[in-house]
Amino acid sequence: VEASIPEPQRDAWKKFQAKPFVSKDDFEKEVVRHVETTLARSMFNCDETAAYAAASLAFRDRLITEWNRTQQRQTFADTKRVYYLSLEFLMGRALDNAMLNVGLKNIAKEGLSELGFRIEDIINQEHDAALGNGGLGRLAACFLDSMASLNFPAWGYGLRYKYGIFKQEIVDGYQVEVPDYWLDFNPWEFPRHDIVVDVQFYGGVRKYQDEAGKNVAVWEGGEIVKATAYDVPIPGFNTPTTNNMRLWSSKAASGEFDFQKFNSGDYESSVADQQRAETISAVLYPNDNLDRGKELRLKQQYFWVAASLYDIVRRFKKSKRAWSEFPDQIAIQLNDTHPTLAIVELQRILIDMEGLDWDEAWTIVTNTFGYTNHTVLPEALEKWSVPLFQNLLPRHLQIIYDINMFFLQSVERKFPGDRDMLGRVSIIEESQPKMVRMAFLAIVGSHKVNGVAELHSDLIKTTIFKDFVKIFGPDKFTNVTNGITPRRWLHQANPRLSELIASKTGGLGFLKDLNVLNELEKFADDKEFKKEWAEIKYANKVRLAKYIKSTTGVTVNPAALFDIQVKRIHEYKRQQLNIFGVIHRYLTIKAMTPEERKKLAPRVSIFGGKAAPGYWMAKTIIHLINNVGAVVNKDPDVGDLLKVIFLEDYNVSKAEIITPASDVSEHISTAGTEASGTSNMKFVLNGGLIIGTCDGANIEITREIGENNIFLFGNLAEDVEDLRHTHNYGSHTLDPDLVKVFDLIKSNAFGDAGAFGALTGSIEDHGDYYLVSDDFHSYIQTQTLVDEAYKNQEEWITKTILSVARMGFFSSDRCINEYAEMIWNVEPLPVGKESGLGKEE
Ligand code: Z57
Repeated sequence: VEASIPEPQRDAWKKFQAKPFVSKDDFEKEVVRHVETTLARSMFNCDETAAYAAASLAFRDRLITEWNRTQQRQTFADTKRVYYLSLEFLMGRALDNAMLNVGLKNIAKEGLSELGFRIEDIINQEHDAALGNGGLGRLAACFLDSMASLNFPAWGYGLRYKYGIFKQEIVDGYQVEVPDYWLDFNPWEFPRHDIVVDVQFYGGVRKYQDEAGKNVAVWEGGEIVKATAYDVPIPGFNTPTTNNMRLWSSKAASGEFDFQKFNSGDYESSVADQQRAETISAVLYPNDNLDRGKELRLKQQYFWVAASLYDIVRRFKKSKRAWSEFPDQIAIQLNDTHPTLAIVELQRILIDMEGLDWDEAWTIVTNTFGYTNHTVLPEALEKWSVPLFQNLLPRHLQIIYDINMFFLQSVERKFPGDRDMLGRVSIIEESQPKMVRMAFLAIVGSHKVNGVAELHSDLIKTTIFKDFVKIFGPDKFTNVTNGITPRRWLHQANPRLSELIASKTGGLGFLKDLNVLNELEKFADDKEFKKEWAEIKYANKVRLAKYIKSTTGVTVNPAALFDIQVKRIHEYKRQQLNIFGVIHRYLTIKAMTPEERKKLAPRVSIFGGKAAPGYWMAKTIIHLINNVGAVVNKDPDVGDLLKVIFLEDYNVSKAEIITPASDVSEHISTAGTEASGTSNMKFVLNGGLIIGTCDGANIEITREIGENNIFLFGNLAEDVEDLRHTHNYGSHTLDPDLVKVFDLIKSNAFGDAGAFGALTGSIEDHGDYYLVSDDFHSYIQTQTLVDEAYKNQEEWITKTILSVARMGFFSSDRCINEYAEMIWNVEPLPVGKESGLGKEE
């Protein structure tokens, strides 16, 4: 059906086209209109929730106007597009971001104030969009911001979970999970009830030869689930480009099938079908860096991949190009192995539905995909059982076997007779049951594979993917070090620092070209500047101190050293090392004379982060932190010298308050385990120093900011294997200071020690896999260096200024430009002057 307005009528259309507001008055008019008509309220019935809703709708209207123009521009230009497939998008709040990116926050602030509201209160009404677990999901969100800000034609594809990551409550020191139902009121999404894709599951495959003698496979039977598109506009910073994030929601295929059941009196089972279908997009799996192999998760993956591929292929087919041009028009990036089925699905579409030859199709497929690996942890590498696959996706399993056969044949040709090699690299693991190794499939089906920091990219080449480097050559493997968006993580989270930087570097240009921060180096010894810089840090600490008081009831001194570790709770991230260090500090303070205590720098140890609901050891660590806090915080011998805080329900909007308030933050994973880390970048960009191991992006941060400006400690990645071997087969004596810490825990000083037996036992009796004891001494010593360094505030401030000045490299803009050049081969689409963009400096 032709949906365009006929040519002669287009002038009338254009005359009445929506015009984005640019003035305060127009903004207020829009807010009042939305309160009175969209929300059906009045000035006598307009609370902060209503004001938030109306302000968001006003900005949404504005975004969607630019969104439409952007989509038209990209369609007409017909250039190559990027599709970023991610099962997680940890977006956080949208209103503040939208106001800042379109440059109208000041107008909104004045407008809201004239209507009787404080903008901060309005911003705080918004529920976080928390469709992600941690680093991987937040990286995807930063990438969307950068791709729009750099004018790349790019879409994100994901799942519209009804429940995002759970909300964390702390009850008696324990984590309790509460469901996160976030869709009650979400003004940022546009349901596209006209964009619905049928997705098939189960059934069987019928094979036959057609008249021409060609082998044909038909996947038939099984059940159909419907995928409905929900679009979320992604505004670029200081550019009209507004990209799209398309999220899929599942619904039962209502139609004859249901009707039949209904009419035959089987009402209950037709409702049950409906519910079963809706379960697919119901909930985000709450595991970070862990694969649990559940059938529903595989269903989610295929549901999302099939709908996205159908959409991408449909858009390509409209251009009427030859199939061979597919990779010239489309780049698809796989965010971890979660979307690896897209490789198989595209091959299936091309050979089964479009009738291409295997080889022709496979060339298209491999030239289209790029795969990003985010971890080397064995428990996080996805594997699916063959029987499960066979049942759910029978045709895909056949195609995987064929991909594997052709691949192993090519390996055999290259390394004749090397049977061990064939076993090691096979996509099918010959275990009981057999398993599909998704990372291997992703490598074989992509033209580039990248890690997310230099050390990590080197590690994957020399360990888990070593054989594949031999097979495909080193050029297939590359590194793109992660980055973060300076819009959210500096401008939005730390407006005063952003303003100060703007005043010294000639405006907000640094937010688009973060290397401009270099210009701050000349202020590193400037008295006046340092004073302002320190005042801003102090104000951010006061803000966090107030937040701590209001949420935990504990009073902390903003002049104390704020030492922060916020991230998912995981043994490899070693929050246990941190809390054992805190206990060691407590013991030290208790043993000091009052005179000695006066010389010690007061400290606040702040923790935050969620444990996966089934991860007992992580939950035990949270419990210990809370119990230590309960004892230490009320000990009169300690007073201000040490406070221990656990912040409930760490998420993106809380990170925006926490990150600007650190003096030091901790990034202390066992060397070789944290692929990159990204909060390390956020903290340094906000004028905090870090204490960290030689792991992930810490290494490149050190290279950029200089080793005098970072507190590194601990064993190196290259020594980890030998140390583990010694623990298991040699003699394993614990660090004596750590033994004292354990003795205190075992004396029930922090409640019944039985609760922490598994935690201390994992180190004492079970091999200390994460090297807590090996690194303990080095950690404690380095913390002492931190205490000393903090006493010299003049030098400390200089270090933080120099560090910020040298952080340009870690912008996700740099990162996206590298992907575009090395992997996607796409270019930005320049924007003309047609847009009515409001600019604020
Ligand atoms: C996740 O958040 C990360 C890796 C994974 O394999 C999964 Br599953 C979830 C994280 C890494 O642990 C971080 O080191 C990294 O910075 C982040 O992904 C983004 O690359």
